[in-house]
Amino acid sequence: MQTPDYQRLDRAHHLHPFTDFKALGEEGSRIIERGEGVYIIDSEGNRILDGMAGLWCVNLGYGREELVEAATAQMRELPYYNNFFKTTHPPAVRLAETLCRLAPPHINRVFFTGSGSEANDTVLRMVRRYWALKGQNDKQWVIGRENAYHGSTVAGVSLGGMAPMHQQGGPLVPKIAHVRQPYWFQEGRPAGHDPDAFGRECAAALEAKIQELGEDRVAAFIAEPVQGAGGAIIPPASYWPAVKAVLAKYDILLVVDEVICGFGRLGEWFGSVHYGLAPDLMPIAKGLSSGYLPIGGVLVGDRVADTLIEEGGEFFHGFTYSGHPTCAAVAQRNLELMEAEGVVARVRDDLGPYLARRWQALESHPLVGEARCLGLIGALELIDPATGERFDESLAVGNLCRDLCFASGLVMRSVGDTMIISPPLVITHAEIDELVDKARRALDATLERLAAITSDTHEESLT
Ligand code: PXG
Repeated sequence: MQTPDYQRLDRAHHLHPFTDFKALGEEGSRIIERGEGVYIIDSEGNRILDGMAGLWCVNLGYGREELVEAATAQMRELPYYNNFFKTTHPPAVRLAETLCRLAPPHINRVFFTGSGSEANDTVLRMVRRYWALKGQNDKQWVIGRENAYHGSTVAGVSLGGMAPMHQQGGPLVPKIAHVRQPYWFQEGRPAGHDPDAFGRECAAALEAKIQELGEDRVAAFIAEPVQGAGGAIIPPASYWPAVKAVLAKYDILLVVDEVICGFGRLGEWFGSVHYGLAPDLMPIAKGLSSGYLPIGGVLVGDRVADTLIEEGGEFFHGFTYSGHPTCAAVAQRNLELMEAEGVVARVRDDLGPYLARRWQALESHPLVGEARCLGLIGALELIDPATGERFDESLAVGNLCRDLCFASGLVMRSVGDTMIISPPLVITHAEIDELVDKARRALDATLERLAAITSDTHEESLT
């Protein structure tokens, strides 16, 4: 089959995630056929640097034979068995032990799921169950943040704070509230606040919400260490310490969603370690298996786990694929390779600082209002050079820049007019150079296109 054949069948039968079905049908999909290291190769033979590690997950890069072998060996031995009815299997047990060894010391249990969304559904049921077991039946509210992403299942959407998602397919799960996000460029800067004051304001908003709902009605606060899908939003330095101080005043569980930040993205095994947080629960997925097979879970701190174990009886919750042996074997091998190759420390000590130097230089580009990064996650905020402010949304400048990136051989995502990267953690210095050079060229091309559009409009208005 050739590209047009795939596109025809895709258009006829395949509903893509997060997609305007009709618009894609008219345009036709790009067909990705292969991956090697940090590159993907499409059906036209184009070799594209994958600046997003798939969807924030291919941490060890493409084409790792060791992971293929781990899957093959496990499928020969035992492709599937469940963990229900008093049974388990070696891959699930080994992975549980490895995860708890890598997690902060107060976390010694894991509940497996098939994805990050299922992990957050599990979180919601667990925190409410925890408080019910503690006899605090009113503690049911969960506070999340605007523009957070916690998944696409009903609980995932409800915990997340994506307004366009909330508008579809509701009603949402009751008793979930949202507070403002620590997005300085978007919300603090236009109001003239300095980043640290803004970070403290956001923490104060959390405290105000707790007081409004009542401490004895709030079960948990959930947040990503760095918001991923929302726009690679790195909070001001003051934010997490201030949030920690707020939470310390009230008896509320902390859930840190590590689906993106876990497994080395921020230069530590978990984003919580980078920010010095001690979460009660940590949903995980994505980088756990470098995306080679679907697997997620919830790392459960002793406070919650001990209660569920000692006081809970049966927890009526679980998935057919909880701890799937083949997925678990691949995740186990993935973590072993990350340890053996020192991937996490290299992100912290070498690749992260190297990317930061190269990335920061893009701030001199006239289209860039801010270039930020931490570990191997980064963002560029696009602004109109004429005004120093955001472009009109209708121009869809971020999408234009994303398409030009693709054309120049780089996957860089757009969230509105924020450009995002999250490359595989095995990227080299030379590949970082290539990524930044291609990003700069795409910015130049975007600027040229915008100039053409504006001069067209100018001519039209003269005639
Ligand atoms: N939590 C976080 C922080 C995530 O980023 C999920 C939970 C849900 O995981 P699953 O495995 O159910 O997809 C995610 C997923 C995007 C994008 O547009 C990001 C995700 C998923 C889809 C699109 O950046 N993150």
